[in-house]
Amino acid sequence: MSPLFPALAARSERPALRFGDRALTHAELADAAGSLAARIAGERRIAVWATPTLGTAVGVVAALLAGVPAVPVNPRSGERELAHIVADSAPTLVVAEPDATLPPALAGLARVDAGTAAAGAGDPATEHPRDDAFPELSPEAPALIVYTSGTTGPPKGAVVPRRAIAATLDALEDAWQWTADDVLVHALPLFHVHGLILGILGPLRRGGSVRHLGRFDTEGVTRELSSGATMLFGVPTMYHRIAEALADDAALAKALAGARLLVSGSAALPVHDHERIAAATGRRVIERYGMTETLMNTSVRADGEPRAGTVGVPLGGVELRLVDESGVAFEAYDGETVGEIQVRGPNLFTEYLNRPDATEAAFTDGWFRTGDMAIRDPGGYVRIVGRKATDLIKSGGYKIGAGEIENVLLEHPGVREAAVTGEPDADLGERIVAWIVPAHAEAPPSAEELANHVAAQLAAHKRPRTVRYLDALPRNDMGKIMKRALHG
Ligand code: MCA
Ligand code: AMP
Repeated sequence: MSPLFPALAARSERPALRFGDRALTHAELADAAGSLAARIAGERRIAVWATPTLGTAVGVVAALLAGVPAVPVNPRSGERELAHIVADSAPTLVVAEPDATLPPALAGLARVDAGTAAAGAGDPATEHPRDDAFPELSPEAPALIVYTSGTTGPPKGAVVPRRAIAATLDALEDAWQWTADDVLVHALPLFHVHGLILGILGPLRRGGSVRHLGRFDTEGVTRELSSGATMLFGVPTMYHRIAEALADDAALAKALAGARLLVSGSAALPVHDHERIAAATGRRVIERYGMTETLMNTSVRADGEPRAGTVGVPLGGVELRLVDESGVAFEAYDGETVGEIQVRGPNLFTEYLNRPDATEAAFTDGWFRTGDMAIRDPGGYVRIVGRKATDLIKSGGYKIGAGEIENVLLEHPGVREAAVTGEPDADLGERIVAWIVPAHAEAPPSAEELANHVAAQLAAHKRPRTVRYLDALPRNDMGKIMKRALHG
């Protein structure tokens, strides 16, 4: 397969990555990642401690150069989640920034310092292996293993091959007229597809650059879009915060007005926020729709008609169909009838790691069942209207399984029964709500204690934001919890 990053191979002197005051050109990145790749070559699989820092980007590019599958790990993973990911993916070493404190689950692994590799970059005195020092890799070779939540059970590792990364980024090049002149700004986490594949590998594949803010704030967005950045990627929560800030922030409005492309994804951007941003800046945010397992499926095109509330049209190479409840594909689209989205194409993952059962269940005749419900108008635009599984919550753009949180809550000694639901939230899209029957009615565990318990075991973004206490959970005759009867 041709190289994933031609600008690295060409040793371009243009900027590639910037995180705060640390930056690398493509040539420097070729050196940094090349050195690191030489150290990890031949490993079976590596973990990357995915802080929002330069070292994470270098570590992932090194793994791709060396052909070693990389598992990006949320550095805020709680104990249980991390233990599962480590046991399931069995990495042989971990790449981390030198100042990172690694938890016990990773402490037993050999540790390679991503920061040192980056520091020696571009130094003519340092010997760096050339990109062609590494073997030619099959397009089907696994590149990344990205963990994603399901309705029940622990997260599953989606195995993403090199071919899917190349296919999705090249389809976006076409849809967004994305070039080497684009400078992307974002503040997304680097352990998911959005922030890592689109937000870091995307600019590198185009030979352009990315400036990562470390953490999201509107000041950083203003600063970068006013000083050369051309594109912004974000989740709807970020655009909602921008929409809220715009009324009193003329500099933010001016910066957004000057951007070439504002892109939202990972969850639906409410039309109200679309409209507020358009009114204040004259610019339309465009939405694209993707999934960890499929990378990107659809997008509003840069040269297409922007339509708030739709996720655009299928990307080049992606086949998309809607099917009815019995699995029969629609023959025509009327803009009204709702069906499940199924997709097929080179953008798809290969399998869930160690989960042949789940992999088989995810496909029907080669089509991947997304679980997303949508309508499609005769012009091809897709409008997502809901999800098949009510036990999946999208909060802040993160997918979170209710069952995973319920299991952890039930282990708290103060909890007798637990149910988790998602409720509409203006900022997060959905907010996690825990419904608790305390073990001792007179001394229920506090909401903060339960939130800390979930954050410590799973991840901070999976913690309940609201806790409601009940004497009993509503159950049907079979004893099954009736979640639809739970609302505040
Ligand atoms: C709060 N914190 C805690 C606790 N409470 N930590 C431990 N225990 C607690 N009890 C900490 C957090 O770690 C964090 O630290 C800070 O407090 C605030 O956290 P949080 O409340 O979670 O932040 P937020 O305001 O809710 O964050 C909003 C956000 C975030 C920035 C928009 O949700 C986000 O980054 N979303 C992006 C999700 C994403 O990338 N999804 C892509 C997957 P500190 O302040 O230090 O940070 S979907 C995908 O990839 C597909 C393919 C697609 O289509 O894109
Ligand atoms: P994840 O599994 O975390 O990668 O999340 C994928 C899910 O995010 C999809 O199945 C959709 O439900 C949702 N999603 C992603 N992009 C959009 C979008 N633009 N509009 C609505 N939902 C989206």
